Amino acid sequence: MTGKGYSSLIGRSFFPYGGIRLFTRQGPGGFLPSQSIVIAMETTYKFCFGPWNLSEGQDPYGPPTRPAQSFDWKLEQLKQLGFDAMMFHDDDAVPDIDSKSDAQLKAESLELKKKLDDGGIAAEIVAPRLWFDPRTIDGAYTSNDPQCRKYAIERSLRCIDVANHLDCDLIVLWLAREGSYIRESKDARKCVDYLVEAIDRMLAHDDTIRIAIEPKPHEPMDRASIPTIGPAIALASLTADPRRVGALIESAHALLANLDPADEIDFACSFDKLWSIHLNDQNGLKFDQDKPFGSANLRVAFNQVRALERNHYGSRGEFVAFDVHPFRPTKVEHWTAHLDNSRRTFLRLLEKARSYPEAEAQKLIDERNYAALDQLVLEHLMGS
Ligand code: GLO
Ligand code: MG
Repeated sequence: MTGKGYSSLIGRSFFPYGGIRLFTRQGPGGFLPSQSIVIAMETTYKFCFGPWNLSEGQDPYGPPTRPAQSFDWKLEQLKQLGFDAMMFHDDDAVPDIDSKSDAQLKAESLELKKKLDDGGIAAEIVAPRLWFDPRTIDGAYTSNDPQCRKYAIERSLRCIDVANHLDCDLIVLWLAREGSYIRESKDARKCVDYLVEAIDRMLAHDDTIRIAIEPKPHEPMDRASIPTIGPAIALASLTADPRRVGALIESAHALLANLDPADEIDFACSFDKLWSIHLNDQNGLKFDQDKPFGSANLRVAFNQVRALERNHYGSRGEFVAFDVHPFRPTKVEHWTAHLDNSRRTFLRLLEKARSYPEAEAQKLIDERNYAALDQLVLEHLMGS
């Protein structure tokens, strides 16, 4: 955007994410913000994961390969690894939540909150786990059965209550069973209305809560109602308070849609909607693998870090979450390595993003020399 020779520095304004954006003259027509001259303060990232990321190794073809551990053990691992926050499903926070009274829900949530406070750990998100109960077999908010839809909404309102007790204002909706196994089983037009109705009920339940939709194109469904970030943001616009409905991007989910997660990040950030992120990796179009960040494609991971950096992700307190799982053969003594490794890779790639030779790259872009640009990226990633 800074046209060679005729761009001149004429002013500056506060950039909404804590840095300063400089403006340049763009031809005779007026002033445009420069994309290439942004002096932003470097973000210090904060990290989190969920109890489910210390999983026991079961898959559809075989049983656990590691013994079950208590929640307290998992919290202890998180603290020892030096992570800043934990993600929760509503029933990670209050086990067996459907059988608990409101008073029990409050007491157990507050007990958990104390444990978190004692360890200096924040609750990043709470997500209603709407995919286990028999009432969500045919979908939760979009079930064909009105009683089941009612259950899904009521459960979500209780999830918000848990979040309130944990002093957390972000609810994540991974819409696991909203979609279809066969196209003719659901009216996709009605499903949009059902989703809006459910979200509106949540927004009305608490006027401080924010909702982040986590799209995924398939699995467990054949086709998901909200497959990618564009539909998530479009759905937000239909709700009663679009300002409080945003998105969470998971790398593997974007890859399963055959998209580049970095493009999804930039798209969401263009709408100011990226409120959480699940970094991980995925080796091609197969089952959801939740590999360690960067494990399958370091360059795609690098571009995600660059996208987070240029959008100043984290500067308003957002966390970087790793939704990763140990490989099934992992031994007990290596149980947390995938989390530590994901963060190590993130931080190494952050150094790479911050030391990327921007001017040299821009020159190659101006010359349309993409072969050289391609090699520049590879050489930069490989190091000298
Ligand atoms: C599965 C999802 C899942 C969610 C989690 C939070 O594919 O990524 O792990 O992120 O349940 O809602
Ligand atoms: Mg996820």
